[in-house]
Amino acid sequence: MPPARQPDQKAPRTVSPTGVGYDGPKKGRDPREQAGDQLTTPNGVRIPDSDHSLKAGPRGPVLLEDFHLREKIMHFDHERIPERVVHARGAGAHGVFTANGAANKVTRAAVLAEKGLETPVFVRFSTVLGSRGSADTVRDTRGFATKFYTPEGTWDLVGNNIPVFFIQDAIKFPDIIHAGKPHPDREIPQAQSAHDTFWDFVTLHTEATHHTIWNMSDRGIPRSFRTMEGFGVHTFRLVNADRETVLVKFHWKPRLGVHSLVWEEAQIAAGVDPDFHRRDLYDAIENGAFPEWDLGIQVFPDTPEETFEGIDLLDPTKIVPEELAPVQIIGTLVLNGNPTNFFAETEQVAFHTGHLVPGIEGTNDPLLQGRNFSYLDTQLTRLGGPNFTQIPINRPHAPVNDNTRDGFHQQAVHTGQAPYTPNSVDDGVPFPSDWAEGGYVNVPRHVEGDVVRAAPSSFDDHYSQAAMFYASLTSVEQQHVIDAYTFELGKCYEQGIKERALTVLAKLDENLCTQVALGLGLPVPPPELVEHIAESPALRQIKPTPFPIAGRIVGVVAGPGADLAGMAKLRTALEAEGALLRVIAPTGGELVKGPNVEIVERTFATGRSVEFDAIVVADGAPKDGDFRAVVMLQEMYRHLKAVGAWGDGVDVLATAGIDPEAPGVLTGKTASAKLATGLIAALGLHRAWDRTPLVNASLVPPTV
Ligand code: HDE
Repeated sequence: MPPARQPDQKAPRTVSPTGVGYDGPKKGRDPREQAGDQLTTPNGVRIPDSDHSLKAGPRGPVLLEDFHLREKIMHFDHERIPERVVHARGAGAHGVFTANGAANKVTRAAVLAEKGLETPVFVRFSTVLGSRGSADTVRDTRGFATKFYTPEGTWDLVGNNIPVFFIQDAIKFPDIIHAGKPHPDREIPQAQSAHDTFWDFVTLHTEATHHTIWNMSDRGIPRSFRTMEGFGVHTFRLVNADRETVLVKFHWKPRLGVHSLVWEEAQIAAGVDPDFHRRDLYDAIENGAFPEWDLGIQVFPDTPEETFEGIDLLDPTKIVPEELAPVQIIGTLVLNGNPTNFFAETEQVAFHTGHLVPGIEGTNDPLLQGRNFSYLDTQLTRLGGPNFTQIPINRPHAPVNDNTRDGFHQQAVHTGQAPYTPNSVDDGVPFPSDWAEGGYVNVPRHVEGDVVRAAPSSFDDHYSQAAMFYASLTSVEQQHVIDAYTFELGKCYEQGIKERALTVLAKLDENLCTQVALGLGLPVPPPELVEHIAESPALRQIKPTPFPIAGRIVGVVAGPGADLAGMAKLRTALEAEGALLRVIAPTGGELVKGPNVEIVERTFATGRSVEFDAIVVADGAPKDGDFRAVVMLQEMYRHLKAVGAWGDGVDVLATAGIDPEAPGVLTGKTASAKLATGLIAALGLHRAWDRTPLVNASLVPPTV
């Protein structure tokens, strides 16, 4: 143990800016709160007035001696820290991960292996390209980063919602990001890939083809963070208690299924509610519809070649189809807590691919190895020094005795005199741990080779998996990919870039290439199709079986005189499934009919279709043809969402030109159990996919 302190070595009392001293917080208060009820300076001096600067007379000059003014403004001037260079826009939540024990044969990491072990986690979801204030629903890859506060130290799984990456070597990361970010001259467009430099890069640098086609698919516009898959992307190495190893890829599988927006919806949401995903996550947790994912692994033998069925496991532009290596579920994640303070938690959380615990190791994937450098490095600028693991959200839940000392923002008042090992002055503390004591002992790996700047030849295949991905999709999803390429390339100015993009598509699929060329008004290049492995139906996100509908939102169009009793019945049926009902009316306030009272949550002025997963018009709803209600219904119809009506609400559908016989349109005389069941079933399938041909054929309702 460290020697006892000398009387002259007394450390300052730790009364922190958040107010908690040795005596603890005032009774009944959150220990994280600031202390006392009096307004003070940062140094705890009580102040009488924070609204007026100290002046020489009410009309006189401000005095430099006003230390309160100086402190208040100085702090405000420095409230911002640099945003993340990528993934700046995000939202986070607390939760718990529970291992089911299935991984105990392949890893000794308790977080994954120990059946029933509950590990606290913090998850941050993000877009990649946009700035901190950019819109949530832009077309982009999403980050899915999880910090596991395990008893053996912190483990971060810093993944994305797309299982492959644009580049195979970390050295190219600045290039792809510079190409995707706004143009440096006028800093537009914000949070978009639909511009020349992005397409210039990905068409010159064709290893990006696979990731690009995922971005152009519905994966690029998720409906919610809650409905995204997550992937570790790289192959990792797991080590069990007998020091045997396997290679694995991590998968997060959302219980709600993979569900995306449609493009027009994403664009409207970006303007109407730029916080669309952040709000959705917050509201779902607040309403008790806790988002859940299963964590799964694909397991591969750890052979010297590090390949599986001919697929190079070190190439981050390749997946291993689930049909070849099934995803084995090893635990479940539940997000059940919103952050208390966005800055303290979501903004200051620092993930790092090198935050590993015994039983989990990296591989030689050159992208992963570069990340292991980058994620520490970036925190020095962002969080202002090397002590960022002392920030509350980053603190490990395992004992820390690391012999690091000093540095910017040091929070600890270290005791002892010997921050080095070995030492005899502090009785040898802290001691190293070997394998048996839970030390992070790397599995020995043989490494040799010539020093070269080169990639293995297996990395040269840039197209076969992109072609496989496209071939695996349903025809509806394929059409969305065609539309996305047509939109994005249509936003480019350089003819040469568009033509080059078509030559890439000519390698993937003839129809894809032809349709995009037609949309752009350019000649179709001759097909040069590449061979690919069998299709992987697991990659489709449109599935025939329904998913749970927890947290989905049903809007009910009503007004004075609407059938509130029917609405109450509908609400009961939906809430039993975890869905929510929101009342929409021409103006705010309350609707009252007999004993029933409903609060209007959205008016025709504040509501927009994108907020709702389904919409129902109540019996007695206004029939004045208000264009805002009509637009809302038509957008819902066009976006393939369930649309319904009961009683004379059906007439409102007719006003919007909606055919009551069209797929996913549900009507009834009353708000019957049948109507509710129909709605629940339709929501479970995410969208009325059968309506697609009608919408594509422009058989959409005419504007009245
Ligand atoms: Fe990141 N990445 N990245 N990345 N990344 C960052 O770290 C980097 C890559 C990912 O919510 C930064 O703290 C390099 C792949 C997520 O806080 C930075 C390379 C994948 C997040 C960084 C990659 C990711 C980041 C920026 C190429 C998916 C947000 C701020 C070798 C597997 C984490 C920060 C959060 C953030 C570097 C590639 C995911 C600069 C150099 C591949 C989810 O360190």
